[in-house]
Amino acid sequence: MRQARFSRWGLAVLAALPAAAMAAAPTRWQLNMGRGVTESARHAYEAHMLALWICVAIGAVVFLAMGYAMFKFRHSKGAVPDTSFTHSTKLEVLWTVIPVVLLVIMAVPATAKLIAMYDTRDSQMTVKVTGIQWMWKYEYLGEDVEITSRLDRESDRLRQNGDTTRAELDAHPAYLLDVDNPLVLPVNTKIRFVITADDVIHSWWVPALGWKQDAIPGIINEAWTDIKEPGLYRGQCAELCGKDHGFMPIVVKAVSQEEFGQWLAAQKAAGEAPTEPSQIPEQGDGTAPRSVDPDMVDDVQQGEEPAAPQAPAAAPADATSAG
Ligand SMILES: [Cu+2]
Repeated sequence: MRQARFSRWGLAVLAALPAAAMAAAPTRWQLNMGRGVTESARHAYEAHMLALWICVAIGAVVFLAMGYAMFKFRHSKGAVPDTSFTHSTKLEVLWTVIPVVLLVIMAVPATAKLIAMYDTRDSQMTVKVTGIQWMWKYEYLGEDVEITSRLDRESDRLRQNGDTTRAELDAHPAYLLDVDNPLVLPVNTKIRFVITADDVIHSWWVPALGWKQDAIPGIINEAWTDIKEPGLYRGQCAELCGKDHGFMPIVVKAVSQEEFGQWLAAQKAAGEAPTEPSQIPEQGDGTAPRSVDPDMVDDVQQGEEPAAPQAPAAAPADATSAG
């Protein structure tokens, strides 16, 4: 009876584990690391699981041997300690060689995966990521599309309002994890990232993608991703970068390649359309074009309301076809 109950619980736990691990977003009481949605993330997950099961096997062997020895050779059964034993060359060789073999078994696949994680060759598109106190700027290189991504206005209002209630926070499901403009990326595309910063060190980290990369002023770091499943993947700046470090979340919106093509075309159109200053909302109601004038970023950094972007001076008529 007891055994039956135990195995039923065991099965339930085993059934729940993969489901929890599969989810891209962390869940309450999740024990294991997530599988993620990219090749790199899965490589990291596999390396982690290999090491975990080797540790479990070592633990099981060691504790079983100890338990057996303690029970079998107990004092009450007349066991006498062997006080003459000092060392055994055979045993010493054995407990050196076995761990070395285990380390090699773990290091060979881990090294191959690590090399693959840093191989940015043959990428199909490049996104430049710039960390700024306290927002992210994304440039789709060669496409002439640029967006800035900041903490969503509602989270910002709630965090700065002294009278915010628990109920208000609960009503915002992605409190402090949402942005105004997510980074839109196509699935099944090798995307190269070049990552840098404008002021201090930041770190671009979306756990579901399987890596984290420092954004350092004056240095270009590289990374790549190939997202397999459409979805919304959240992350945060992972380098203490000043007083609002906790308020520069990252949201990646992975969409199909067709949808991405349409989105990119719309961005390009929006970037060229607002030549009349009257078309731009004065207080920024979230409908403003996502391409941002560099001066606007400077304004925001200095705590000013961003000025409306200026009309491009005599833009060449064929600028669209160049991209
Ligand atoms: Cu930061």
